[in-house]
Amino acid sequence: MLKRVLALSIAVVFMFAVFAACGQTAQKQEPAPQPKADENKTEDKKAEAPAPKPSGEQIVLRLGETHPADYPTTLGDKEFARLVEERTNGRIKIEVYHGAQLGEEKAVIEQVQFGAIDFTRVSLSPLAEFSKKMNVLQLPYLYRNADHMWKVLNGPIGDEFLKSIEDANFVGLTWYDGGARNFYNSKRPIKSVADMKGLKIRVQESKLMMELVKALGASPTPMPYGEVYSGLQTGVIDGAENNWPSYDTSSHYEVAKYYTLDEHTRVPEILIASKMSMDKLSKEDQEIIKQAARDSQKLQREEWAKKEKESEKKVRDAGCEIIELESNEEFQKAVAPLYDEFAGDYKDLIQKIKDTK
Ligand code: GTR
Repeated sequence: MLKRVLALSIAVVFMFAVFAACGQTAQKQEPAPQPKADENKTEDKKAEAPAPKPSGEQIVLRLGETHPADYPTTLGDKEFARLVEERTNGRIKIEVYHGAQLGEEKAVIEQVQFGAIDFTRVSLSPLAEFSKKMNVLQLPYLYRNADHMWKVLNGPIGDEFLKSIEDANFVGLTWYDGGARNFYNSKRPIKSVADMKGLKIRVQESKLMMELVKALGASPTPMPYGEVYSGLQTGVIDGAENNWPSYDTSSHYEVAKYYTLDEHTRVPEILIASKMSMDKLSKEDQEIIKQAARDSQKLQREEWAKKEKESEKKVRDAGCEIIELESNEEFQKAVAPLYDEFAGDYKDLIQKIKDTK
C-alpha cells in the first residue's frame, strides 16, 4: 500500500515537473524527484561501480521493473543502464527501480506512454492491451521451442513488432527471455483440461490471457502481480500461471504447490522507452540507447538460462508436485480458437512465424 502511495506521489510530482518544464526549449532533463531509498535500493547503490565523471549536463532517466534486484530481467535492465552510461561517458544515467517501486506493470506502462517514466521492462501480455497487434507474439503454442522464438524475435518480424508500438507512443528497444508459462494451483494436480474446470486462476491484465483461461474451462481473475501471493494465501484465487523463475521468486510455490508443465504460452519480455522521452534526445543518443538495449539481451538470456534451472531445482526440493504431461495436444486444441479471435487479421504473419526456421 505504502509503495503504491509512494509511486503515485512520485508520478504526480513528476508530472508536475514535466508540465512545468514545458515551453523550455533546452534538451536537458532535470533528475526526477527520487523515491525514498529502501534497503534493497541502498544495497544496489553500494554494489554499483563508481560512475564515470559526467562531462557537461547530465541527463537522468528512470526505468521501472517489477522483479527483484537479482532477477534476470532486472540484471538485463542494469546492463542496459551500464552500457548507456559507459557509452555516453556518464552523460546519460538510467536509474533502475526494481521491485515495482514505480508501480505495477499496467500503471507503469501508462506512465511511460505519457513520458512520466522513461523506460520499463514488461511482459508482452499487458503491453498488448496498448498495441493489439502484439497479441500475435503471445498466442498460445505459437513457437515450437525457445530457439524458434528467438529466430522470430531477433529477425525481421521481431524488428517490425518493435517498431509497431511507436503508434502507441512507445519505442520498442529489445526482447528479453521470459521462458514458457505453466499453470499452478493450490487445489489439485492438473493432468488434463478437465482438471482446470472451475478453478479461479489469476491472469495478467490481458484480454488474451483471460480468454485463454476461459477456453480451458477455468475462471480468470485479472490482478496485478504484487497481489497474487496474498490472493493465493487467502483463497481469493486458486491458482495462477507463470514461468519457473517467477513461480519461485514470487514465493507462489509456497502457497500453490501443483505446477503443471503445459507450456501454454511463451510470452516474450520487452524493454520499451517512452517516445516522449526519446524525442527529447539527440539522434546520436537515441542510437546509443537502442544499441545498448540490443547488446544487453545477451547477458539477460544467460542469466535467464541459469535462473530457470536454479528455480526449478528450488521448487522441486521444496516439495512442489510437478506434473509432466505426456502431450499438451488437448490443451492446444482447447485454446486454438484464440487465433481467430485475437489474430484473425494476421493469418499471413502467423504463417511466416510458423515457417521461420
Ligand atoms: C512475469 C513477468 C512479469 C509479470 C508477471 C505477471 O513472468 O516477467 O513482467 O508480467 O509475469 O504474471 O504479472
